[in-house]
Amino acid sequence: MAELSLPPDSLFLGFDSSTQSLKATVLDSDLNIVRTELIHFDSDLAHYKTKDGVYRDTSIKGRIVSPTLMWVEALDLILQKLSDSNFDFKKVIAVSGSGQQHGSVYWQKGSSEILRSLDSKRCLKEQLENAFSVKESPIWMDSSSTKECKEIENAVGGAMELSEITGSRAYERFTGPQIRKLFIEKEHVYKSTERISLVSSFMASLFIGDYALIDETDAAGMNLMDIKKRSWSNSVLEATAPGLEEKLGKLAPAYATAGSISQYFVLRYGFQNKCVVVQWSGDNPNSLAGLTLTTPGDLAISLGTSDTVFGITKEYQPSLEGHVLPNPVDPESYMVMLVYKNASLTREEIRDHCAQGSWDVFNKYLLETQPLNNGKLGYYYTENEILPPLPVGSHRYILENFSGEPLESVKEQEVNEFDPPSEVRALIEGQFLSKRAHSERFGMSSPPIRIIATGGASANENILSLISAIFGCDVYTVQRPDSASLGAALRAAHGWLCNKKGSFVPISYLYEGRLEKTSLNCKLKVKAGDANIASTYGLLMKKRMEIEKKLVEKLGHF
Ligand code: ADP
Ligand code: XUL
Repeated sequence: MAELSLPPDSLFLGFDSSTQSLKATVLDSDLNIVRTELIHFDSDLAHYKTKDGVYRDTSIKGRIVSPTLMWVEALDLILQKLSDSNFDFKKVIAVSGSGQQHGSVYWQKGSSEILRSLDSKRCLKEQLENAFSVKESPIWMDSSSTKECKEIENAVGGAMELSEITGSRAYERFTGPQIRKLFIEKEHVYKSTERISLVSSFMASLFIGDYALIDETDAAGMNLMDIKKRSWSNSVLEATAPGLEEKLGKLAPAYATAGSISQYFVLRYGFQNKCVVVQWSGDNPNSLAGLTLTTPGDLAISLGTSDTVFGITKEYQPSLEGHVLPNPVDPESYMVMLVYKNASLTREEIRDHCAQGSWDVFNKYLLETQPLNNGKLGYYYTENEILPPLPVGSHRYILENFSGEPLESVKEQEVNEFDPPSEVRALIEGQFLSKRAHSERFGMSSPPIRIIATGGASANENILSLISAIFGCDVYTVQRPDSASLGAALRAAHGWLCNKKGSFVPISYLYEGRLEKTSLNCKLKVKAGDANIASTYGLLMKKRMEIEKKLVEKLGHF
């Protein structure tokens, strides 16, 4: 494939439309980052009055949404910012992006016309104000569709059956249950909807000026796709809502081109006519691409608004917790993933409550407390958790006589509070003991060959050290913590190459033999320490899971 290469002096633009922000990363043809940009929803678009990029609707239990138009305005703003800094849009030959997974956008009848006839003299927000039949998009943090989850699982023969078909049992945040809820509660709105997009395909639609297809990888977060066939599953579609297939459109592989960039962007920002838009995908799948995760046994831990743990596998092994998705850059393998809702925002809450709102104080507490926290175990849920399915609340225990010996004789005593340093350690140890326990239970390799950490909190080396101690392996990071927009830029280059060749090209072709010269290179951050500590953490983990089981039996679900 000697003739196939990225043109010198070309650029690849990757976005990440996430919970709290819209980020952009630009790669050059040597795969080095040449530009980044960010719009923070709460502060840069304060008129939407979101907190953490979302609205928590206190009148409906578990409802968490974001204003769809805010995502549109964020795109107006980030492109304007790039333009104001004389960014040379002409050099961009491919654009792609990541979207927070599961979130859905409902296009009003007639909106495809609006998309096709966008006026380059006016901003997108102004023209799309009336394009949505649902103005507030349900997002991944929502947990209000428990009833619909049960209905869908029952209709197809149970939770495991649904997991066999789609890669996951029904989850409240998944798009299918959300669509069913809309159909049941507001049938007229459902009927007035011409098209349903994921956040990923929604953003791609803006760029191509037409409805973009849904990417097969992100579709695995909908509870609607037959993952082995990579087509919509008729039985699940029927269990969800009538006439749904027509509203979803078709599916496309992640490496496909969604279309050419719309004239709107050519005329308004100076993109070249030949710039292609590569299918957008979910943030986690694109992070997998951005972290160049290709070895089964390597584990990625993403510490953003959500925490996720993911890896790759050749075998399809669905389960009742955790998700299986197509690998966005390798049609032969799957991505396996665990997702936690109590992540950065929960860490922020404990930081604000116990560590004077300062990461420095938070880190000082981590440093001055002992590994295993003298048997203090904590469970902190500021949002309804996904894994395990526990409602908002916190639970603290002290293990009596805990000395790292077998735990049969160790009893736990529930307490109301810990001193601030112990609270901080209990939070972080608890979050990562849970990740180790659930990843082992899901069949992910233990210990992992190595962990690659990403996401906002991966900038915190004290947290990385604890991850290394608990999992008993080396921890790596990439140059920047925003691997979802980096992965999107890489996928833009990959899609461009596949488009040029007219068929799939292995993504490693882009960086083979020169990875260390690119911005994709992972660097060792924390070397695995004492194996005895990791094995004692293994005992603590078992105790934690015993208590977790009791909590789920008592309080499980919302
Ligand atoms: P998103 O999932 O929205 O893309 P990011 O990956 O950008 O989120 O992560 C944002 C989060 O990173 C913030 O909510 C913040 O709590 C966390 N963060 C940033 N710096 C630190 C730090 N030094 N220590 C711990 N967490 C941090
Ligand atoms: C994945 C999930 C979250 C969102 C966050 O299943 O719900 O990680 O993708 O953006």
